[in-house]
Amino acid sequence: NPKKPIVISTWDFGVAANKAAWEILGKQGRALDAVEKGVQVAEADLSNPTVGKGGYPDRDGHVSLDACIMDEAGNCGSVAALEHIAHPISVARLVMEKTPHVMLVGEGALQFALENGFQKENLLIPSSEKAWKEWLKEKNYSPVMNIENKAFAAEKLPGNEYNHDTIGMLALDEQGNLSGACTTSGMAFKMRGRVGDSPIIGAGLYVDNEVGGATSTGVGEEVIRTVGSFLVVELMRQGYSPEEACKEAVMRIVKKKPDIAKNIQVGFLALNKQGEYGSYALQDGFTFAVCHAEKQDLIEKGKFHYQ
Ligand code: SD4
Repeated sequence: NPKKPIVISTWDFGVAANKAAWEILGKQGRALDAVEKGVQVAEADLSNPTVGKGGYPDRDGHVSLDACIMDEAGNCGSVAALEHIAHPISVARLVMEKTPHVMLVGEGALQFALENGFQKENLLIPSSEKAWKEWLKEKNYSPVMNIENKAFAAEKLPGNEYNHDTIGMLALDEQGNLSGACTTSGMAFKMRGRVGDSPIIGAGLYVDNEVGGATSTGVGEEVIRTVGSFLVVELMRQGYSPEEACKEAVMRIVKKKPDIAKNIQVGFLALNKQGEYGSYALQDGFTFAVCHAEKQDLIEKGKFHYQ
């Protein structure tokens, strides 16, 4: 039952982000504006320890953010390992709109942001600093699955505060145009300089206005290896439904790296040009939020491979 306009995004916290996107989409606004406004909600949410301000730092204590955005014309912009700026998605959009480049990283991305009026802030809040100091005691880097899903984490992973988190959002507007955005602080306690899939066009996000869009969450290394979001979109081009395309991309990870795949989470989310959507994940626990004219706060559970 396809819908238009529609916006979907990863994890339960996508509900609040979708609502902000809907304020634009519901008034015949542009999908690009909707996805930027939408993911800004997650970036600003201090209770969310892995997107934007309040995100967990790298293992040396630096909060370093990755984000990208893509519009209906195939324009895209991205920042990686950006520090001190609370809304990396908006810097990514400016890279897209104001520079001849697609991607700026680290110091150069910060310089560009400051030159364009963004304020430098301390993104390491006390609760994240505390979690990092706790982590330093053992220095055990093992990405925990699904902690983004609070209900799942409470039941299955009590007391586990180390996590990773990404918001990926896809929107189809009244005019039938697609855009997407993806933003994260990446894997908690990653190595300094580590870049995940989220700011990489084709890995963490891809949009093709003829076909659809896809985004991913989970352990980015496996998504980069398989160019996951591009794969999902190309499979939809060949006639796969959004869910079938996401499943095939998940199975590619299983096939290439079965030993790794068993112990990590990766989830894909896709939306096609008709407003049909679907998802698939390696493991149980992946959720996504859906918002359209009839219902703005739907949470759906992703299908998954390992039963
Ligand atoms: C990364 N994919 O940096 C991101 C992390 C993530 O849910 O999605 N967590 O690898």
